[in-house]
Amino acid sequence: MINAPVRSKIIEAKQKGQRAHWVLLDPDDFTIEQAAATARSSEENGVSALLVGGSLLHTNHTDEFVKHLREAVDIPVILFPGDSTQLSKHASALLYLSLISGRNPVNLIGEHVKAAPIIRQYGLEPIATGYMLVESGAVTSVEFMSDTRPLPRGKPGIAAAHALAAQYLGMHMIYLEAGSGATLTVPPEMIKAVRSCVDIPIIVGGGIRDKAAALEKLDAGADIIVTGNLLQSSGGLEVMKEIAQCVRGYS
Ligand code: 1GP
Repeated sequence: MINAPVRSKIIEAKQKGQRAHWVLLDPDDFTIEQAAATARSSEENGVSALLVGGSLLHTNHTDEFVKHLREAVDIPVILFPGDSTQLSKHASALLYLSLISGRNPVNLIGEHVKAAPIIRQYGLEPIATGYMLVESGAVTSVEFMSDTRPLPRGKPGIAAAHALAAQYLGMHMIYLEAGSGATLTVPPEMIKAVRSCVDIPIIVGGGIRDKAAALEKLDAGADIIVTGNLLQSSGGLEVMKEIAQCVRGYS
């Protein structure tokens, strides 16, 4: 029997019709103290989980960062790794991301093979996630770093086919990603098309900077909204709290 407590909680929430807000903390953007304070504030305002990672990290304190976050909050701290070097034994789980919108074998299986023995050694819970980049107005870090092309934003049917393939391959979640700091967010038509053909949870992130954008994604069928960059803007913490409360109360 598979022991997957974080995934089980995500599925349980979905079955109850609850939506969730996750906050991405990029270790390059925060000191450990700032991150712990932001994490506490997130938890107090109804955020369900924290993601930690980035497409390219300039700092090497992920392990320490995750350790302190786990001590600061009770909500899960989930790795969102840009590659197999961003692992920590202190995490609650990790998104085992396959970049299925691209055709780069490194992001489809190469990094997974490198990470697998470490995941096992650390006893981490991997959550197999079909990660799909969506064209968002400009080249994003993840697009550049992964050397892949995003899905065309005006082609929801192509996104739906990718998501269905991920579900058939046994993946546990879909992540529709416009990219951190994206100019344009994932179009609602695309979320609806994906929702209409998969049952697994759908995460949507990239460029969500206000409550209206978050609500648009929820109305289209997203189960989980991710915000990150917002926290770097002035007044961002307040907006993050507003989104968290709105998602918590969504029905
Ligand atoms: C990036 O989807 C996340 O991977 C969050 O994006 O930083 O634009 O909120 P933002």
